[in-house]
Amino acid sequence: MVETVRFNCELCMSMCGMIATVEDGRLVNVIGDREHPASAGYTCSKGRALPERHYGDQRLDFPRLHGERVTWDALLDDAAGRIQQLIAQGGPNSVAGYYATGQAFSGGAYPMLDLLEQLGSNQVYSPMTLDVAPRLRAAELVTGIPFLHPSWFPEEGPTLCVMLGTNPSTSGGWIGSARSNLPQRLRGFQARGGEVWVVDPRRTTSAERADRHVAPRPGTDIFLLAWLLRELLDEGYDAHEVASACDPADVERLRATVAPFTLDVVAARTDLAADDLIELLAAIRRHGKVVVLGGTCLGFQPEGVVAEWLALAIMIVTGSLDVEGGLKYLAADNGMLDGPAWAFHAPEDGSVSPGPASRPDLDGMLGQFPSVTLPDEIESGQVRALIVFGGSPLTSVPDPDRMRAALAKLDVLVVIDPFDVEMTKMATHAMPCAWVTERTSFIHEPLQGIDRSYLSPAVVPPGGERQQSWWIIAQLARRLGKDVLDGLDPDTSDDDTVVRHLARARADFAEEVFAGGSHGAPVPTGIGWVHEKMLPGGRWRLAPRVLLDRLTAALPQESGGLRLVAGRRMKSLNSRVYAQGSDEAPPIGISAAAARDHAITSGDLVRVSSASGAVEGRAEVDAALGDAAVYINHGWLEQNVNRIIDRMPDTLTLQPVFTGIPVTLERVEA
Ligand SMILES: Nc1nc2c(c(=O)[nH]1)N[C@H]1C(S)=C(S)[C@@H](COP(=O)(O)OP(=O)(O)OC[C@H]3O[C@@H](n4cnc5c(=O)[nH]c(N)nc54)[C@H](O)[C@@H]3O)O[C@H]1N2
Ligand SMILES: Nc1nc2c(c(=O)[nH]1)N[C@H]1C(S)=C(S)[C@@H](COP(=O)(O)OP(=O)(O)OC[C@H]3O[C@@H](n4cnc5c(=O)[nH]c(N)nc54)[C@H](O)[C@@H]3O)O[C@H]1N2
Ligand code: SF4
Ligand SMILES: [Mo]
Repeated sequence: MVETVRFNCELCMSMCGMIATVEDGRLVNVIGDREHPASAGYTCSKGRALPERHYGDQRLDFPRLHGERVTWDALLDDAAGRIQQLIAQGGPNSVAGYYATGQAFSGGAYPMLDLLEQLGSNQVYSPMTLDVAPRLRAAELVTGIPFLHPSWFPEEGPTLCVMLGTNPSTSGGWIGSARSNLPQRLRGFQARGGEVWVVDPRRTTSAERADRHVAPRPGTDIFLLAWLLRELLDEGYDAHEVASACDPADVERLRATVAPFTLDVVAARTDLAADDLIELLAAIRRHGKVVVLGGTCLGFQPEGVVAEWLALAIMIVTGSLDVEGGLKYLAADNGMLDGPAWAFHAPEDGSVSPGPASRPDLDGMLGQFPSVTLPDEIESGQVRALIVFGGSPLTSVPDPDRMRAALAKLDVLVVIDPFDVEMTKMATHAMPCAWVTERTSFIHEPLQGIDRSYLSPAVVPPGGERQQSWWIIAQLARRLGKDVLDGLDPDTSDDDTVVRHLARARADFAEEVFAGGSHGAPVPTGIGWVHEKMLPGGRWRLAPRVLLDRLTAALPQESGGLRLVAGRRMKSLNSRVYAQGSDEAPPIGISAAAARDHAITSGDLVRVSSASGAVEGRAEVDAALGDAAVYINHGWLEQNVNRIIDRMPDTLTLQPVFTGIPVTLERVEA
């Protein structure tokens, strides 16, 4: 029997529409769904390899207790019993959860967060403090609301897009830029007069599609942005927006703070040619409105939160946000658009969230503890049980050796993962869960810029003894005397019923989404609603004091020498290779200038060192890299770039600095 099933690939934020062919219950093929309203048939090598990965030999098929195969009942009983004992001894904060990218968009983490809350544990960790924290903090300081972010649609709005620290044609996009089918959509943008600039120390796949590419010295974007703002406040700003939606005192403070960022200073610090800078400024003035599309590597830089704020400030003063012809904001549901004005603004200097007891020097962030402090909490004896849900802390957090030693000290390490990975091998309780092709997902992430929400059905039932994530958490919860399914019985409820039930609580238009299936339904949006009902007093907080001070302090800082560059690659998604082909770590990218200076040729074994440590790997001399750039992709256990990342986070974002840090380079062997 042959049937076809439409579903969404939810590996990255593109959420491409797919059509699966299932023959006698076996997934044999997937192709892009040409009728899909967002992706229009587009897929990438990772999505096309779903069937191979689905049946690949890296799947986790059976529950394991201390490495031995057991029944689910035995595993869940043991885990719950031990957790109960730890809570009795050390209180609910003995149990922590790390929920991460593996199931970031399917809504699968909600039952786990619910369980922690019901247990009374404040031990929540996630890549929020390894990824998006600078963007959230900047939004919070400027709008009072951390989750309020503009979204770019190439088909409408400004005709100039400046990308910094993002490579959406490889990554599939990030907050505010989640874009499937980018190649075609960029061509459409250019056809309607759109101009794309890419600011990236690497000549990326996005740079190749752009009208202009400039390669700054890594970690210096704040200089470029501060100079643009300085010049635009002189000529090129939107007088109406500035007069009506900004505080005049803020505008004056901002002008004064950016005044020292002159063309000479900025050209020297960024290594960019003065002519290129002047042409970029002229382009903004010519187009009037501009999308400053930042990605992870904008906020990953030293002073990344300042960079995020400057990007927002440029869009505010050019009248590019939430106005006709500007960028829109997506709403979480209709209630957010039609309801009363927002009343929960953070104080002007940002909200403060309690930090972990073992690190009195650090705060938390929006109800979570910084991910870098998880080892502190384990070493201090506070955390004794950890539930890892779709994450790989060994490769995503600085100082992996310390992380590994801390994880090994835990009494209970529950790892819920569809694959047999380093974490499931370390787990006391390894719990195999369903993957993309085996579950129903309610994909609803408007606040991350995904402009349609989807109900993606399971293509085939879970293989092996894998279970749905909600089932695993609900069974654990039940044994701990809790209910995370709102009255539904995990023993008798089916996947589709549970997912729809949980979805209704997340969006008031969930039924429309269900009706659309993998084609979904558009999320509510509009123009002017942010000014009208979200901004505190209808005004942007254009010049947050804490950020002005940081910008001023950054002016004299040293930025010479070689610098680490972070960045993703097509075949892998963080620690997992999903596309077909080699599973080996990619080489360390060295610029031609650095190769010459250090007498390195491709294939040499090199060591890259920072103040925090060293990482070794094979070098590849890469003509696409700017002179100061040393490019290392993250996610690899051996060639782990997190060995050279400082585990002391930025005190405002609680996130480490992942790109633009000073490094030295040496050849270990030819
Ligand atoms: N194929 C693939 N797709 C992915 C992922 C993956 O691992 N692989 N991961 C997913 C995840 S978790 C996320 S958060 C998103 C992230 O999505 P993006 O933010 O788009 O991430 P990247 O593709 O790494 O793009 C960052 C770019 O910033 C550049 N860069 C580095 N340092 C600097 C700097 O100092 N200044 C400037 N201007 N640029 C700099 C890098 O060269 C890189 O090209 O991608 C998601 N999609
Ligand atoms: N040095 C450096 N460090 C970084 C970054 C960087 O650029 N440089 N990037 C940062 C960013 S943006 C992020 S998001 C983090 C990523 O950090 P993490 O999210 O911790 O790492 P991943 O490798 O994405 O972990 C994904 C895990 O989920 C599993 N998984 C896959 N599918 C599913 C599923 O359907 N369900 C479940 N339960 N599990 C699943 C995978 O097998 C894998 O074990 O790393 C951060 N760390
Ligand atoms: S991984 Fe590839 S196919 Fe899957 S959603 Fe992202 S871009 Fe689309
Ligand atoms: Mo991420």
